[in-house]
Amino acid sequence: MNELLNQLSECIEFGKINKAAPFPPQMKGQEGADEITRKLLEANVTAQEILNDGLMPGMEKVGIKFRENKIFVPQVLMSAKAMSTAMVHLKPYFASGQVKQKGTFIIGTVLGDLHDIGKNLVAMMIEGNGYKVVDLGTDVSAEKYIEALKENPGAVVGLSALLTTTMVNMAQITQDIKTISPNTIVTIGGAPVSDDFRIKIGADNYSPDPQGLVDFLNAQIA
Ligand code: B12
Repeated sequence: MNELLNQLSECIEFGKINKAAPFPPQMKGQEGADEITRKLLEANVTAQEILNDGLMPGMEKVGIKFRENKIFVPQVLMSAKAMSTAMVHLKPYFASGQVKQKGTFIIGTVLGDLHDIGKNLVAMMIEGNGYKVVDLGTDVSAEKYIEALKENPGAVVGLSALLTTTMVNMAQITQDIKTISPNTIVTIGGAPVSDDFRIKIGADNYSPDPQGLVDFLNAQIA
């Protein structure tokens, strides 16, 4: 069974969605995340094992290679697609509580900002590392973040901004969350923001890339 889990991990690492998918060329004709996840479940491997020993190790490699500029956005998107294909089979086990996740992460792109490619990459990477992700989408107001926090007490909140003009909204949203819930951890990211900006607005963490956030979240629960 370890062999199948290793194969699944490789499918995530290299973005092999299913047998019919032509990408990546070196895996053409081989089974992908879709078929292998189904086979594992049929062989009574638990969803928890599939997550921990197949999906997470693959996604971890993706995060590290992306951080080191060894792969780029299109490859990460293929890995994310392979992962979400596997996740479709595991979702019922998550919903029934059979799979223990590390924690909950709420993410959204802040009010006024419609850019979501980076935010989606972050969401997939966090999910692939074993967290429940609540994705609020784009153009998200403080009220929506706070509502999601009430539904998911103890969750970490992630804010994304791509426009310099929406950085001010990121500051306001951080302040509003901290006023209502001072212990909530707020983490920020996006091209125009920096660690200096994080300090200025009173957020808890800034990461330039998804892997930095994975490391930060894992350190919180260690
Ligand atoms: C694609 C794009 C668009 C698409 C967005 C599609 C979509 N679904 O997202 C469209 C065409 C809709 C668009 C619209 C606009 N855009 Co635009 N867009 C871009 C572009 C080309 C790429 C952004 C992107 O996706 N990058 C790839 C992702 C993977 O990178 P990323 O978002 O930075 O995310 C990474 C990190 O930042 C980090 N990260 C991101 N979020 C988070 C969150 C957390 C918690 C963490 C830890 C990390 C993290 O992790 C990601 C992976 O490493 C950039 C230019 C550029 N090259 O960056 C301009 C850019 C961002 N856009 C710009 C502008 C001006 C606009 C418009 C105002 C244009 C207009 N006049 O209408 C509108 C604004 C619409 C709105 N209200 O939001 C400017 C912003 C300038 C500025 N300084 O503010 C840029 C920089 C282009 C430019 N050079 O002028 N845009």
